[in-house]
Amino acid sequence: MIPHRAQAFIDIAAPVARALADKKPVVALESTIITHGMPYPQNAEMAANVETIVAAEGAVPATIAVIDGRLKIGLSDEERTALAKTGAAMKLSRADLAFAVSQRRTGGTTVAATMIGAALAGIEVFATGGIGGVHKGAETSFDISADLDELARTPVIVVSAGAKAILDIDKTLEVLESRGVPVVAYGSDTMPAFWSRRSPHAAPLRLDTPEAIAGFFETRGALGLGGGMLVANPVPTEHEIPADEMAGFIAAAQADAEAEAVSGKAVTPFLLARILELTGGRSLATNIALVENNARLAARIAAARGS
Ligand code: PSU
Ligand code: MN
Repeated sequence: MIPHRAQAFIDIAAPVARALADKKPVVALESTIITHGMPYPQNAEMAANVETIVAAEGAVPATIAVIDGRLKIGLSDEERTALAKTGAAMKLSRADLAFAVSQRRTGGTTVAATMIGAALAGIEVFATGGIGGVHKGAETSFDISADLDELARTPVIVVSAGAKAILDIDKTLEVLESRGVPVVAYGSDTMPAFWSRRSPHAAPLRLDTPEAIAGFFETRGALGLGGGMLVANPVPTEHEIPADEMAGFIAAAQADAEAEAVSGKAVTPFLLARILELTGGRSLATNIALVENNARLAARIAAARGS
């Protein structure tokens, strides 16, 4: 399954390898959310819970990360906990994934890098929190996440709660459309906005069942269209922070980022951490709830792929 030259750098955990060989459902999970998206110990708890949720749905979880230069497809409990504790992990995307491998480094994989790992291993479904996208002010900063290009080229279904509301959602949708990436809202006519169930933006496409999403992906493949797709799954009502409440916190965090001249890879982690402080931890509880919700849907889509 794994291309011959890549094999020397990749470790597939035994339960994941077995499930792939038996054509059982597998769900990839990212690790930048562990190393850069949440503080310890909540990140460790979240990462463990999400794996439990995937397993409870009858799928095998495969958290992807680079540990001491090995591209790991599936982590042991010890590896996952150590990754959550280390403050020294890199944040890895397409540009630096192979750097970390060749230099024997450790890093969390972003949505883009996790898609690359998943595709190498033959995993088609991946759950995250929110993808990276076009940042507010991108017309001057040029800050557009590599996640968007990865969605255009790598054939993986990415289940998210939409684009993080710290982004310019309109511009993010425009880029995805230009790159030919389908954006499917799950059971909703509007795009969710990460911490909030609704944004002012209409959903480009809507589907209401895991089977329909799996069928759409199958059809794209059959027609030779290639590339991935983005599923936007609204956070459950009881955990959401309405968009009008979030707007003030987001604006304040953005102003702080500008005042401190934060740029590049540091922007997303900075904003998430600042919003956590400003909301007194409420944004973190919502973030955890939406990741869990996405893991559940991803497991059901993975199960539907096999049927
Ligand atoms: N979703 C979260 N928390 C995160 C991220 C997503 O709930 O920390 C990470 C993902 O790994 C995503 C990355 O790929 O942020 C985007 O970073 P950037 O904007 O620098 O491309
Ligand atoms: Mn960026």
